[in-house]
Amino acid sequence: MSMIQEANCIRRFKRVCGDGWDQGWHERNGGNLTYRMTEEDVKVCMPYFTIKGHEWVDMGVKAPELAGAFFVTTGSGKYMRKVALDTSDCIGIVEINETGDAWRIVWGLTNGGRPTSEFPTHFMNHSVRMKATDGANRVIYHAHTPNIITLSTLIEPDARRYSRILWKSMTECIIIFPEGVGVVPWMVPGGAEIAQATSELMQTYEAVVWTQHGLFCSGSDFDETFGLMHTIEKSAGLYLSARAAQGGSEPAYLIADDELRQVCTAFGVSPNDAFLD
Ligand code: 2HA
Ligand code: ZN
Repeated sequence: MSMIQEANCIRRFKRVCGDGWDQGWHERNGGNLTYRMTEEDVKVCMPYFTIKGHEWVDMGVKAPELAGAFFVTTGSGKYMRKVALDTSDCIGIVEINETGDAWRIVWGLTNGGRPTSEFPTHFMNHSVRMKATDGANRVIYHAHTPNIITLSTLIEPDARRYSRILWKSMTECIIIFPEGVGVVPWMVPGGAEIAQATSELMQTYEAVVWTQHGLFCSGSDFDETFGLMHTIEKSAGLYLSARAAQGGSEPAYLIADDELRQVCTAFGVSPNDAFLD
């Protein structure tokens, strides 16, 4: 195993891929993960980079503020389950060119691999989240979270409706995503249209539901991003179980709006008022 795999950013990246698999979020090649490396990460990994034989590949989207950035990314068609086993085949590091509209592989994705099919979506979301958080957000994670997908077959694709269900099913949700969640209606994955729709919502939300597909989450580090995904998915599951236990109707004792406000006051967070009664 090459020493680059001991780098903190690679170890933590691999951990998320494995944890997501363990949760049942990544059937076959489902889901993808990208991480915008820090200068320190790049310094540690640089000795293992090679650009020989790697061409710039146009992305079809552009973000000049990400010019020269380096990303760790899962590979297109690769399995999260295999990342720990065949790391350099399943993931890679790409460099962004100086106009911010093309990538080239500098490490990994051996055997002719390419970054995830959702790379343009991740890239645009990195741009939006970096600006929205003053550079703090570095991780974008997409998973096929089963409870969120099930929920999206039962309710309309409306951000207020989802946010209220998720906040009201588990007390601390509103502290973790006080702005609520965004919702993209059903769309074809992998294209510019879903990239555009998601990145518009990510100006406001750290998490966006993809109807009948899964979730897109962002965060400043791997723990925070995985934790956000996990919290949203768990809350959706609790709601579905409660609803099923009650014969399919709305659970009788969801957390009240006034109680949600009390939690926010106690923990010093400002909720998205438009989503509270
Ligand atoms: O990587 O999940 O949305 C496969 C996908 C595409
Ligand atoms: Zn997907």
